[in-house]
Amino acid sequence: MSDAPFHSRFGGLWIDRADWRQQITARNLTEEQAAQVEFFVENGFIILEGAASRDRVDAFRRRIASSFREGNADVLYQRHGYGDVQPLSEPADPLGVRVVDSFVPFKEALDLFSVPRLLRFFQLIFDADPLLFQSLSFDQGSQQGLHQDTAYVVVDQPIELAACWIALEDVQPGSGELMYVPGSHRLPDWIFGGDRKHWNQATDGDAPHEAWAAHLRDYAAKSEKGVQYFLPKKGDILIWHADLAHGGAPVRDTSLTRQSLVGHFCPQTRRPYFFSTHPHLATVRHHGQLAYCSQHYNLKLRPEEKSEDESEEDRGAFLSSLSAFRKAMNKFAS
Ligand SMILES: O=C(O)CCC(=O)C(=O)O
Ligand SMILES: [Fe+2]
Repeated sequence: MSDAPFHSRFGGLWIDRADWRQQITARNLTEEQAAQVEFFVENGFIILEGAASRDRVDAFRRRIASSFREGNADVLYQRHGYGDVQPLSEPADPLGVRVVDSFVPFKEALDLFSVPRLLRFFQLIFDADPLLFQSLSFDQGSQQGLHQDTAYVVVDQPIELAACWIALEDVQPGSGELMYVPGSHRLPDWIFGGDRKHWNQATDGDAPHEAWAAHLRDYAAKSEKGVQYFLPKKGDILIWHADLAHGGAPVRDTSLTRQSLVGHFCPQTRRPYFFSTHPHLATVRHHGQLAYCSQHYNLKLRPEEKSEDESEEDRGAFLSSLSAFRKAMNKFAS
């Protein structure tokens, strides 16, 4: 590979290199892959229509709905944008809150995050299998202002990050749609604190954050394509670039829901920032080719997921060796 410069001074994925077009040729991509990369590099997002089956979406929705209906202390949630993460121990109203890292208690979320077309796209741009390290699920629009995830979602290599938004229902206008500004991922780096892509509220204060948000709104107002609104059908997935400006549009009709599942990913060769600040949470688990970790759950303390193809015979062998072990221990103890 040549050492062509990257768009950002912080480096990036191969698609962020100045020679990305030559790379497409050098890599012998299929026509479909080349078209996907081209669209993603030019716009900063891509939509995979119907990528998640209705069955997978419904299986996850049922888990979320029953957790709010009955309470489920294994589920963690917070009010949009604020507040501590807390267990959903009692039945609660799902409106106005978001569930964090639902992929830990619910295998159904991992199944959604590993639908083949999504996985293949991440593998294509990451040159590696993806590591899911943060997720949010919403019942209603977040109304979060335009932002770039690089300011909040921190990886050891800040641009080696991408996110996906999975529609859990057909989204209606006025429900607080996901909004985004095509092309904004190629804005010059916005630098916080002299040398960072991410914002540190404690050391930077609020002023640089407000200036950055205003700059994104300004760009959106002037940019050729303006702000676009995602009106997906259930099962459609939008993937965005680390630096794409996006947010939740104002909710104009509060009777409407906007059920979605968001995931933030980096290549498995990279490390989310919390691995260095909270090393006890740096446990990575696998679900097929997808890996996952969480800053909200201590995965070390949770039992490993059983592999789906574990045969009855394997299980039998495991149990019998366990009982032989117990017998030996009992003998030792007596
Ligand atoms: O779903 C939304 O309204 C925005 C979510 C978002 O910006 C994120 O999770 O990074
Ligand atoms: Fe975001």
